[in-house]
Amino acid sequence: MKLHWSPRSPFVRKVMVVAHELGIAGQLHCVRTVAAILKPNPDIMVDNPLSKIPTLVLDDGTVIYDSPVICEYFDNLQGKPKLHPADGKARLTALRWQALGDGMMDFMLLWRNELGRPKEHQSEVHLASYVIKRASTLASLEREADALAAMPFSIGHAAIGCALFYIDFRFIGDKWREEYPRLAAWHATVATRASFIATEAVDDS
Ligand SMILES: N[C@@H](CCC(=O)N[C@@H](CS)C(=O)NCC(=O)O)C(=O)O
Repeated sequence: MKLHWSPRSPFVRKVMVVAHELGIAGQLHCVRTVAAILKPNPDIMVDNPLSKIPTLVLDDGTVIYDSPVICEYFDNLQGKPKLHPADGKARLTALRWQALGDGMMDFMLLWRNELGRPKEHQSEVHLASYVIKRASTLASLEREADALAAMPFSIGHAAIGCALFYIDFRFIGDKWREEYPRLAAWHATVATRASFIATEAVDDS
C-alpha cells in the first residue's frame, strides 16, 4: 500500500497512529508528499483530485481517502475492528470524537495558513473566529476528559490526541495544558502509547 505521507501533517499522523495500533505500519510504503492549500500538487491529484494527504493507494490501484475512510479501511483489514466500536453509544461517541479532533485540525491548519500571510492581508475576523473555536473545542474536551480516560482507545482518541499534539507542534507557546488540566492529564497518557511515540511530528525541511 502506498501512502501519500508527510511527517508534518496531523491527519497523516492520525492514520499512522492507527496503523501502529493495528500492527500494520510495516505494510505501508510512505511517499513524502507536499500538500499545501494554495499549491495543488499534481503528484497527489493523480490519485486524489482534492490534492490532500493522507491519500492511500492499494496494490490493485484502488484509491482511498480521506483519513476517516483510510482508518476504517485499516481497522477492517483483520476482520475484527479494534478502534471503531461495533455499535450503539460507544460507536457514536468514538465517531463524534473523531469529528471533533478532525475539525480541530481543520481550523488549526486554516489558522496557521492565515498567520502565514503578510500581516496586512491577515483577516482579523478569521483570526478571531479561530481563537473562539480553539477555546470552545478545548473547553468541550476538558468536560469530556474523564469520559475519554474511561473509554478504551478508539479512533476518536487517535484524532483528538493528534489534534492536541498539533497545537504543540505549530502553536509553540500555547499553554493549553495550564488552562485544561484534566485534558492535559488524559493526553499525557496518550503520549506514552507506542503509536504516538513512533509518529512524532517533525519539520523535515
Ligand atoms: N478531511 C481530510 C483533511 C486532510 C487535510 O486537510 N490534509 C492537509 C495536510 S495536514 C492537506 O492535504 N492540505 C492541503 C490542502 O488543503 O490543499 C482528511 O481527514 O484526510
